Amino acid sequence: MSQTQSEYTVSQHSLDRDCTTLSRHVLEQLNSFGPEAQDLSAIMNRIALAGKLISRRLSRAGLMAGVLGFTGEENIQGESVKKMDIYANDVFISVFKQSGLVCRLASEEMEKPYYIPENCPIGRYTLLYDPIDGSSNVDINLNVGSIFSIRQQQGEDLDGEAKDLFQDGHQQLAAGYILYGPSTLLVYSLGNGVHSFILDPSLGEFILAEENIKVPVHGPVYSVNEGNFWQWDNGIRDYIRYMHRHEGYTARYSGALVGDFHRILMQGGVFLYPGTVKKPEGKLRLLYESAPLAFLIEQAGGKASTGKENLLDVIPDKLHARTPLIIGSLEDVKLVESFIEDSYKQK
Ligand code: AHM
Ligand code: MG
Repeated sequence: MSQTQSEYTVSQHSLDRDCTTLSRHVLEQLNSFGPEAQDLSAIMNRIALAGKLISRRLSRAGLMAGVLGFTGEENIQGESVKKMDIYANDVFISVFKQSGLVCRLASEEMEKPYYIPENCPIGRYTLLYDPIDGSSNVDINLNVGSIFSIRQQQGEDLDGEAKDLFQDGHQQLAAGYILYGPSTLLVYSLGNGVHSFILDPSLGEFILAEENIKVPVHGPVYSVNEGNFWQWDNGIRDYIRYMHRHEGYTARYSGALVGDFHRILMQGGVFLYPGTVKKPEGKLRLLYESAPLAFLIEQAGGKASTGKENLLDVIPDKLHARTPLIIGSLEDVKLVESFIEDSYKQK
């Protein structure tokens, strides 16, 4: 059967699309075959492998013994650890072992950074990550995510304290997340736009879904745990009251930052995790939760703030430092900031 020109063009298009794998895209983004480009591309490939392994385990979790539920331990944050947290944490470590790529990994689940000494003479990079973000969703088959950030190691870190990581978020070389939802999605930026990929399980490859994603300047969604209302400062309470009294807003909150953030990235709006009476700095950790997402949202034309300053300007004083987070569409984040500012003026 002969093919018309337009049919041919269509199939050629879908073929080109299927061939735009994550690894090809990363190399195109870097526009170089130099050593740093090769390193970053290899690191991204390993992160993608970790994502595939975690995705595979999550998709069968309810069918296998010993996957769901708590371990009985608490992490450095004082939070109960789930078996999936440990599995996912170890997956990231094992994909980087013997890779010559990453000297040090730091995550929500480890009090101190994990060193891979054999990589250190070669790999001057640090991977910061939250292996399973939103782990309260794991046992009920709702979406969870992994968040990652890549930084260059500065200096020798002789005491193993990783003090060179106490720098602002502009220092990130790359950041992104994997969203384990109905499909598995990887979103990343190397500081040149935000791009999303969908895992095609039949190919075992992340295939380009959307390039240069831009967050709308305004959106209808506000995403916050309103159960904390009475624990917030007046500025945040006033902002939420304003949302309740005005048309055109709708609330969405899933309990997994990656999912809530992804909705906002694609459709606009704002996600908030403000400080509370119990946790004045909020819940979210700067280096491996808030800063990577702030890097992405700025690349997408949005904004991330602590309420007082640009989130990417914050310098942590410890590895697991927390910050309040207000992130999303430019106009919506500015609106929240204006309520916070007004409440300070009234004090
Ligand atoms: P986790 O990484 O331990 O799961 O904690 C982070 C999660 C975020 O995904 C989510 O936005 C937030 O905690 C939900 O917290 P809360 O239950 O206090 O609303
Ligand atoms: Mg988390």
